[in-house]
Amino acid sequence: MARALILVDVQKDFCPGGSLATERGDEVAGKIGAYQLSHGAEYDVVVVTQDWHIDPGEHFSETPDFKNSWPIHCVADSAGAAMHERIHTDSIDEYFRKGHYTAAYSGFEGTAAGEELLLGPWLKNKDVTDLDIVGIATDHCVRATALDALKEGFKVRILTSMCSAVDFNAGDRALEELHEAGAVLV
Ligand code: VGL
Repeated sequence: MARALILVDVQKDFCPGGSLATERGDEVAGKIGAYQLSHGAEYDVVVVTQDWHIDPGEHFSETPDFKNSWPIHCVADSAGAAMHERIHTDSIDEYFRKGHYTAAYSGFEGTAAGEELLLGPWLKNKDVTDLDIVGIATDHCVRATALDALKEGFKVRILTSMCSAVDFNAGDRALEELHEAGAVLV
């Protein structure tokens, strides 16, 4: 049994000043950075997911509905796709990037940079059974990542104070849904 901390999409474009900013993005990034220092030793592995778009088709729109289509964000290798500066990247074991040519909300669609290995098999190779999930956005990528984690048989906790939503109400609904699906909300 091993425990992993998963940082979902704590990227500049999802934080104030970014092209798809969530209101609490900076606050949550700061809390996650502090948590890495205070609690990082409790985890066997720490991994991040990153939205990493090259040409994701209708995921990008000039007239986004902010549900299924979005302003241009997290373009591969751009400043907006970079991790928030409050994240301690020195303790990250692996990066899983997703969405190169399609929308990809779940981190479990992500592959390790430069490899074909998906997040789920990577975690299982390391005997990870328990996941703590934090990040952005509660109502989209955190939700999808946690639902996939449960489907893949992991025990999932969501550290809710370290999650930032696009829409507060939708974020709360996503947390309720995750609780009903078997995640523990902390
Ligand atoms: C996300 C909207 C569009 C996310 C990504 O990371 O939650 N949200 N693309």
